[in-house]
Amino acid sequence: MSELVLHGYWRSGTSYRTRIALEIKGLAYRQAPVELRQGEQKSPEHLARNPQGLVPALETPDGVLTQSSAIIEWLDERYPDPPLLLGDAARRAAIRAMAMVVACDVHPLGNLRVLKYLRNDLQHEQEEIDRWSRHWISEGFAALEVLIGRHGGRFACGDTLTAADCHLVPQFYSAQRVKLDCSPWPKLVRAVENALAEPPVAAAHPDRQPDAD
Ligand SMILES: N[C@@H](CCC(=O)N[C@@H](CS)C(=O)NCC(=O)O)C(=O)O
Repeated sequence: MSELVLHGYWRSGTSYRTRIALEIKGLAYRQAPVELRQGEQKSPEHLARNPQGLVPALETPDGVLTQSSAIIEWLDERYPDPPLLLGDAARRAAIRAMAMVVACDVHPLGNLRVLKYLRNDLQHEQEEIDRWSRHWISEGFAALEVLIGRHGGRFACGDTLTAADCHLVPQFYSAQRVKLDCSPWPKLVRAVENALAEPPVAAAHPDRQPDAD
């Protein structure tokens, strides 16, 4: 029986982030799907794990953890090899900065509950909602293109996979879902393609998860 249990959803970007980190670390984990379309994230069982009613939540020997970026840092501290936050303080700050562009400034604007509010409460059409998503992803990707130009190598920050890639790859997946043309950001696209070609990143892809449609 695995000691790590990921409560997530195949298409959720934050679950995808967490899976990438788990796979890069080579850790065994069990997946316990939370069906977001059925509202299972608001069930009493899931709220007991994550009081925000969001995925992911990771059951660990240290207790249940929430917030994917915090989970990724916990994984890195608990299982340091291979490191996801590496190098000197400046390099680690660059990795965190890229991760935060996604985690703080892009992903929250495209989250399910935000899009539902736009659709159900503010009565926006689906095409307007997709434009909203494309707009905020574009802003983040334009900044990431510059940061990758500054710090990137084969991947988003250097030549090894880092927490920056854990965040970037799922955001790119979301960009594709809303049909965003990513050609204005060639360095970003190359970093994502290189990451996707790595077996641990490929294994974390939404389509390869047990609860995928
Ligand atoms: N900052 C949180 C965000 C978690 C989050 O927004 N999860 C989404 C899926 S990617 C969710 O559970 N959405 C359900 C909802 O909006 O009802 C994290 O990184 O864990």
